[in-house]
Amino acid sequence: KITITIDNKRIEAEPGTTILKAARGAGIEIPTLCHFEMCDMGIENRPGGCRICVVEVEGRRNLAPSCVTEVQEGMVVSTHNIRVLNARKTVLQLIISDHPFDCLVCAKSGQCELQHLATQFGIRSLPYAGEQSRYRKDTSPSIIRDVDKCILCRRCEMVCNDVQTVGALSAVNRGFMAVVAPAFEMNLEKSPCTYCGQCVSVCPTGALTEVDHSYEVLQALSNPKKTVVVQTAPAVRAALGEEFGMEPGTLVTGKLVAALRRLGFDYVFDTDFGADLTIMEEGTELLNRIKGYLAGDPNVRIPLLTSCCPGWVNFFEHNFPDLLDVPSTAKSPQQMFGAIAKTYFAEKIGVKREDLVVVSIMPCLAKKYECQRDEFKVDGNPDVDYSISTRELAAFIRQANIDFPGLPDEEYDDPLGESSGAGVIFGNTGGVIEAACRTAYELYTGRSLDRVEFHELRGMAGIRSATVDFDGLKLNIGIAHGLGNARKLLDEVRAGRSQYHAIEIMACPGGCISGGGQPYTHLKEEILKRRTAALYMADERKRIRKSHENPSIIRLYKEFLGEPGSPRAHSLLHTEYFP
Ligand code: HC1
Ligand code: SF4
Repeated sequence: KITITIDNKRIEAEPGTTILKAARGAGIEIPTLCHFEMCDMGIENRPGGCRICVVEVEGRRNLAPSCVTEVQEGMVVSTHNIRVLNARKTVLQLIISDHPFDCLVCAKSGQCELQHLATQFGIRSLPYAGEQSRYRKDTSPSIIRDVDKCILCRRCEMVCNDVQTVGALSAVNRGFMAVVAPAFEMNLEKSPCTYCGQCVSVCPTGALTEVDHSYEVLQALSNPKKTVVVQTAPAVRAALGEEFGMEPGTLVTGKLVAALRRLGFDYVFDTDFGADLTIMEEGTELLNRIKGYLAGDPNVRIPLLTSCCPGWVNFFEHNFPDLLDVPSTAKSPQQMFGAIAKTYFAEKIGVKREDLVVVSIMPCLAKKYECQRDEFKVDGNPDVDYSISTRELAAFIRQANIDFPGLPDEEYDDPLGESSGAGVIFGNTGGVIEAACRTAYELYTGRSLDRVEFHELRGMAGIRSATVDFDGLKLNIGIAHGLGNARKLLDEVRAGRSQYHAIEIMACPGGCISGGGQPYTHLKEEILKRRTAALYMADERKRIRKSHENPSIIRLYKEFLGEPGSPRAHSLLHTEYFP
């Protein structure tokens, strides 16, 4: 260890530590802008570019950026003297001088880190106001790039390249025209972007935001000719409360339902129902593939890959077009829900397809893109009309002046609101495959599980594996979250070296609980862990914990679908993939 002094405080630090880390470790806060640390994932963005974190080091002529300056024995550092404060203020004024002044109408207003710093430093005028860069806006089905608001912190580039290995974003051009953009400055829609939304999660300003569909939802709600149905994704209930000052990990399922009713939705249903349905179809497919594989059928592809995450689906369509027959053909729960709502449910309530509007509340931005895909439409009418994020819903609830924490707990409507504990754990990494194991085990062995939890499938490690014993049939299960981890498992499949029978993949670190549409957390692991624990708790509290025991699912097959994998189930609940 070496000893340094920061703000007259003697501090011990490991060699190689930066001044910023040593200071923060000792409880001394230094403001930052471009610096970003992905908690315990070992990934750090520190281009040392913004210069907001400068400090004075005794004996050095220039101020030092604390995020990239390593501590040295005997160093004496001032983090907040007048010289440092003046420099930070000047740097901030320079950054703002090339930033649009439309805070009042900016999607990030109130949650923008640049705006927070301007407030903190009391910026009231700009001595450097002059020329500003002007760049076109780029709107994709899920994400808007408003590059005039980019401060070149390069966090998005770090997450897209280092965590997701997608490589859709990198810095191009020089001077005023320097931006972070897809190659050849093409639109995001034409790039390999998966719409995972992780760049939006880490962007400090309004340069990357989601496409907001709440206006269209409002229009549908105010149209008396429309019946509006809403479905809520598993992970939303574990995070929405954070937007209203509640502790991370507070389960707000009942309040979520109550709020949606007050907003005027005609039926409040649960994507967890769709998740149970996914398990019926995907679990059956898994068992059939394994039986075929064990019987030596050369046409059977193993491992089966889960297919409910649209960011992940985009990723393999772009990067592994030679493996399109490996993923399960089962649609995602969002889309299965939509297909059933616009057929079975519409028929039940006597509403024409075109008069039924299906809205989903999702933690995910790729879901916006997913519901616009052509294969999920009938004569141009989508199975899911609009997908809005957890953040968009929170804004909607605030606009309607609903006292969210004060709402009573209410129940979902029947029949598409009934779900099992297996459905709710879909939102956690490992949850989809655990839900599948609960059902596949019982269908395969004909016996009841003594214990429904498969703890061996849980955890936060980026790649995990476990062997699950189905009464002598040993299934090797792989799990990856974050697309960089997924790529490693997929490379093994491509090389014929994969040992797995089934692999679950989720694009976002931690699974949907940290989707690109969730309340901003900067991917802090503590918050993600609490959301994860909340979903496992929701499962424990459920009376029914296996998808195949959900009475509304059993009725749906009896009244409408027949058996899992039946021709009708196939046409409504399965899909195909495109290179
Ligand atoms: Fe997900 Fe899924 S779990 S993809 O993460 O399979 O978004 O929450 O809704 O569709 O159920 C997201 C979450 C979600 C689907 C389910
Ligand atoms: Fe990269 Fe995901 Fe952002 Fe697309 S949405 S640019 S894949 S981080």
